[in-house]
Amino acid sequence: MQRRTFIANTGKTTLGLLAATGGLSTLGSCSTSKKSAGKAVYQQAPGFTQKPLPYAFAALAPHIDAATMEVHYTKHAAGYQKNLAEAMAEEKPAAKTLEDLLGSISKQSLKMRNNAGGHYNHECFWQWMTPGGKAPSEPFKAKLEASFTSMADFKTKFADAGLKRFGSGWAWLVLDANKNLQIGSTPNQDNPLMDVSELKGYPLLGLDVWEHAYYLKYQNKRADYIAAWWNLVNWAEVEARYQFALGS
Ligand code: MN3
Repeated sequence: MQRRTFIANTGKTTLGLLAATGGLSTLGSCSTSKKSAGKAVYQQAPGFTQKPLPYAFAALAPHIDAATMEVHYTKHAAGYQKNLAEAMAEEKPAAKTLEDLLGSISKQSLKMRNNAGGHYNHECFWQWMTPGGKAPSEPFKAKLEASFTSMADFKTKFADAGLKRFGSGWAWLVLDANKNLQIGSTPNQDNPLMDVSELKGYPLLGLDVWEHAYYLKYQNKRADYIAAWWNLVNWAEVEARYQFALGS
């Protein structure tokens, strides 16, 4: 599909979705996983295509402005998807799912690493936000408090991970191999599913701290962007990922 056609179609689908949905509900379903080639995959896990944005570009204002969202989704994120598709055609990796590809990314090119990561991270990022935010359930809040002392401490540590990431990258909350919650960050478009990543685990929540995510509204004030972003966090999605990761 031509890039222009793709973006036009995406725009149309987005408008349709706006009327139809108040956001994805994953907690209401009985299962958070589906089977693919024998291995459990999170049911909302990104595929290789760009899904429609589940809300309007302006829906996250005033915390994230419409112009930032439009450029971020239609240019930056669409670019990662397009370049990922190119890399897939060039390298023909054995992995059948995007998560498996990330888990064996050391076998692929830097182009694949940057764009598979970029595509995965952004597809999740749109789901990790929702207009007005969605509060965590009491049990999940208790889990966060048990792991990080208090909700305030959790937010401070997570924000620090984003603030201390020099240059471009992401802050993460992950469930590690021992089923413990951990906070960390990765450079560029790396993520904790990658075999090359120092921080490893299943990503439950991620925050884009590339300047393109906030510069139009916040300029150099990354801390202000992060403080505002908490108002948008879709904890229902974080919990659904947690339930999946606990069981896998
Ligand atoms: Mn970005």
